Amino acid sequence: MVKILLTGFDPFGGEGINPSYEAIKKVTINNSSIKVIKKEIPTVFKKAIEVLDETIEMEKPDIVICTGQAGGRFDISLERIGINIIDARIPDNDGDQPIDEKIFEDGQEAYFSTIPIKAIVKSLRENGIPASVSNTAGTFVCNCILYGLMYLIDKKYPTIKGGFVHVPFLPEQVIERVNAPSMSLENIARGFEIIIETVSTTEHDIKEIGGTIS
Ligand code: PCA
Repeated sequence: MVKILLTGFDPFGGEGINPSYEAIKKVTINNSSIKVIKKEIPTVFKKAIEVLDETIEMEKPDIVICTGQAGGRFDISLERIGINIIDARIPDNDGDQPIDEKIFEDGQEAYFSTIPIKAIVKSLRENGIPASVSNTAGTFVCNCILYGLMYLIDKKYPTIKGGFVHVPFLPEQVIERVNAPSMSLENIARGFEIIIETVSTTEHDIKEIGGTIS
């Protein structure tokens, strides 16, 4: 039995919904060897990591996949790396807006995701869902939780595998945004199901081009 903790964020930046947690609510896994725990996390720098840590402590998952909204992106993106910096372009949901602050003073400069990002991109594409590897999760709360997750794994939970997935806006979020990309809730939820199936069955990542030139 593989236990997977799947987290999404609450709405932020003036949006009424966050596609990450909306899609998680719709995820259903019909496989008795996989158990999925769902958790909504506040879009607040320190609190996000605290809630994540408490949930890991309580649920003891084998794999943790955090997800969040990346408005403006076209596809489901599998983040490769979290960096030890906060540079908030907008305030978080508690009104805090740190600039150029470290997430953890005693952490490494960066941590790599340990879920098989390239195998996941391949499975998503084979199932008709646009996906790619991303080499930056930004410098807001999503990077913070990816970095925080991998920091916690490094310091406290060495057997857990972890990673982060960014998802586009939902169609209803782009009605007033000219030329902005979006993805349906059904595709994002199906994407999460494929990600869960792939991480549960892939021991080692595949070697396939996922990089970008700039
Ligand atoms: N996206 C934001 C934070 C919460 C979310 O869903 C980000 O990309 O940092």
